[in-house]
Amino acid sequence: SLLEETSLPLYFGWFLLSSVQVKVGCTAMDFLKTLDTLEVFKKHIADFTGEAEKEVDLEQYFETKETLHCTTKFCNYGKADGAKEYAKNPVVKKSYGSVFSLSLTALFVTPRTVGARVSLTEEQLQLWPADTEKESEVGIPGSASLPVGSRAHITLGCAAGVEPIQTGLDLLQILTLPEGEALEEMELGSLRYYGEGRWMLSLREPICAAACFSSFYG
Ligand code: ACK
Repeated sequence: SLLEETSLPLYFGWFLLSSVQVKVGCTAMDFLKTLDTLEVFKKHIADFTGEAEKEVDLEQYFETKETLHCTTKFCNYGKADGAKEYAKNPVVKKSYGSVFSLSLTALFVTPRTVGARVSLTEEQLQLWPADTEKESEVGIPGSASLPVGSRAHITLGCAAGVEPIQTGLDLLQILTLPEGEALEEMELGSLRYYGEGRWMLSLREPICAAACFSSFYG
């Protein structure tokens, strides 16, 4: 029916509680503030600016668009493949409105996006569509072989003109690359470089973020 078709959201996901949004947002900002002052980062500055020697203020470089969340299923109001099936899944219905504890285990930055990697528990993986990582295999070879849930992330910011869908793709791409050596021990953890402006900080202590499983209509 028309009602059923129009009642599907843009996406389902975990939405960080407001106090947690502030905490995670501040941690991300502190990380960016420190990253662009590091000599190892400056060595590869041309990845961001197109020119060596030019400076970049990462805090200004990225814009935040949406409330901080971890998308589970992009439904596009029912037009996306598998959207109706997802909305009907009993686990989805049962979990709707419940608060979960997400574990943020890494922060990553590319010239396009900045995000947090979310490491899902077995229970949380029940809300994760099994084919998510396979969908990106054409653009990101190797992503289909990554463990289910590898794409789980929170978009913390996008460069001008970049859409948030890019954050999960950037994360998948980093995860398909060989792990570089740790270039810097930061207060929050070890920083690795993956080439072409891709950086990942593995957090020494994962950030525990309370988030409500719900949906966004827009
Ligand atoms: O940061 P995100 O996970 O990336 O959260 C936003 C959210 O849906 C609303 O824009 C994500 N998104 C957009 N298009 C897609 C897509 N085709 N597949 C998966 N996620 C998407 C975006």
